[in-house]
Amino acid sequence: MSVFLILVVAFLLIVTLVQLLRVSELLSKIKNQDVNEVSDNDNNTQGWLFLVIGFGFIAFVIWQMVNWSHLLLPPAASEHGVQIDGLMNISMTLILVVFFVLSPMLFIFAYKYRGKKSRKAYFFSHNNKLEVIWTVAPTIVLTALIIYGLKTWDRAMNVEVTKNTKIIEVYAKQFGWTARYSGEDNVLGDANFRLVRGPNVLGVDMLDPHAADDKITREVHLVVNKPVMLKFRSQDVIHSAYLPHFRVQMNCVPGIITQFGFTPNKTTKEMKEQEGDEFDYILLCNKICGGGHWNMGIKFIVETQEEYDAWYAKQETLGKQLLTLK
Ligand SMILES: [Cu+2]
Repeated sequence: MSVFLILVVAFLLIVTLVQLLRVSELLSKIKNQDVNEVSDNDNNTQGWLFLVIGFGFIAFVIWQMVNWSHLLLPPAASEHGVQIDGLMNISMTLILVVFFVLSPMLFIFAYKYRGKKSRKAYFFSHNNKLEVIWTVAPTIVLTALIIYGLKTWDRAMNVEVTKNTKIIEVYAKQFGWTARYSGEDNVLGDANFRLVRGPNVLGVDMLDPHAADDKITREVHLVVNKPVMLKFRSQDVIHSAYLPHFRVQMNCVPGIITQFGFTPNKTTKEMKEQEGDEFDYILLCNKICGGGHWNMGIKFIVETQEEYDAWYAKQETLGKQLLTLK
């Protein structure tokens, strides 16, 4: 009912406005005036409005930066994440400097040179020097920024697997994540979605000798300052593994294995001290993958080697898990 009333009110308002316009048109006809003629008075009003709305907008931008800055992510908790933050900070600084210099100029000049009966616009067709300056200057800045960006990207994406690198599979399906540790041999057993059956939820090929020592877990534990290589698979649709605090994101695509290697450099405990007790690292799905997408997360815990070893020893190997379940 209230929606209907709102629609009626909106309709009546439009009708009133149209009628008012008609009245003013008729009035000007009687007075023998052209309604479409723009007077100096109109120009002044519009010029002032432009100035007020423009600077109001800049003030709102500053207000948002001050009041909403607590919603930004905390500083990166991985080695490459610090470089990504550096790239982000330089890009944002450049954008903000240009924004805060150019937009006030835009509003001030639009006001200063607003229409006036006594003033005639100056005809200015071309200036080679100016054209060269405003083409070359942005080209240099943007080229430098792009090269810097590509280098940062390259360093983050081409991480080599050393013998110290822990290999962990992160498996996505509608709607949840499962992790698989590669076991003592640090090699993941082969897997295929056709083998997904009963308790073998990841479709691991148990005939592969590398498979028996793998361990399936419901959370991911990592050792601080030790490199890790996450290998992603998906069972159904494209998901995206997103670890905001480590500045990690990678698509999980059915049929192929994607990967992301990184080194976490702050333990969960250190982050709790810094960010508050509710803090936890989390891997979220960042691809709208269906109805339960919003609830698709898995906890990550970064800890010391001793804490990790204690936890890891308690996890059953896949060979044992499947045997006991059979
Ligand atoms: Cu998903």
